[in-house]
Amino acid sequence: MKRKFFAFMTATMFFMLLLSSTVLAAYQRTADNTVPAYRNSSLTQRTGNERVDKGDVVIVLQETNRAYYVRYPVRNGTKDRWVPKNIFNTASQSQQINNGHNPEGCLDSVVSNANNQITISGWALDRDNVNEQIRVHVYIGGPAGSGEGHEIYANTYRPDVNRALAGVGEYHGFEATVNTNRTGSQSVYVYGINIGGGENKELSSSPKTVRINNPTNTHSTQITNRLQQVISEWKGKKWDNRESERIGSTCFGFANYVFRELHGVIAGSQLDWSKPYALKNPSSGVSCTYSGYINENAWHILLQECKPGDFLQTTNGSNARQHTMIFVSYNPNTRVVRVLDANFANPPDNIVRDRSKKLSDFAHRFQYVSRYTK
Ligand SMILES: [Ca+2]
Repeated sequence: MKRKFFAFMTATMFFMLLLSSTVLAAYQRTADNTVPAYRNSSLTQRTGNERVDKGDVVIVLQETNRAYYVRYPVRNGTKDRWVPKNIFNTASQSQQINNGHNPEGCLDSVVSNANNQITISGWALDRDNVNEQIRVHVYIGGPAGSGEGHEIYANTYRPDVNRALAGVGEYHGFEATVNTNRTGSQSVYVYGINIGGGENKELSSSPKTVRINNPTNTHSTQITNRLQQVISEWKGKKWDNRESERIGSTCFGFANYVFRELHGVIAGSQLDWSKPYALKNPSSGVSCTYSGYINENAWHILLQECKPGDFLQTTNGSNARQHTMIFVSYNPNTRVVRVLDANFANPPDNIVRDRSKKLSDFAHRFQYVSRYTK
């Protein structure tokens, strides 16, 4: 499939190059016209008269002494025919238009400094009119048409662009912050919107990937710091099953201990034995945002929403083996998940571990989960 796709792309690109290199001129009709059309360059096989309306653009693809081979718009598309050259001779009938320049520019950076927001910067211009500040379209999560779309303008001060491109003007930069519903790791595609001849163009260095936080996956610094303290206090030590936390198994008791250290309450004191990847009665104020079967892809999404200190109650595929963990962090680029837990060993040893696991291994082991957060 890949090879076929590549062959198709190569053919398409070659065709496009061929087309663009053979455009000799383009004319825009200034009045409604009837164009005599022929099959051949000697203008002997007439196919009839074609109507070309005012404003229509006629492209010259080939040229002989007497004739042009032109592409002109018809209903539902275009037609290619030979026409006598002299029909373009009078200014009243047509006006030669510039074939145009595509917009150019660069996406310099995409960052997310606040929940549900990204800031995009770069520059873009169209040499068809350098006095104009062109529009720039930003798509979050996919290319034009599939991502979440935003429009900004390239109108900020960028003297370096003017120096580099000699005389295009100093106001073709853009730096804008947009609100977005997309969160987690997202690709951001940015396009310069064409003016005059030419077509819209993706800017160089686009797309860029950014991680966008949402309010549900950031905790106060206080909680994050306390989690780090708990990790350094317990990592590598044997969880002592202290009396006050002896609720269920060792991993369950330890996770509840950590949850209470962070949030002031345990996540819950009992499992729901009809589905042991869930708590029977979570503590007041503790919410469950996911509960059920989970595959690697769903883990990838869930872990990006998790906050440090969340309580993960899991089982394996047959619900026969329960395990409880405290979520620490997840890197969606390397797909490595970090958790804090006790007693995940064979044979059981009650040791507290700060573990980083490949998501594929993690997802293979834990096939049901409930996430509890406060
Ligand atoms: Ca243009």
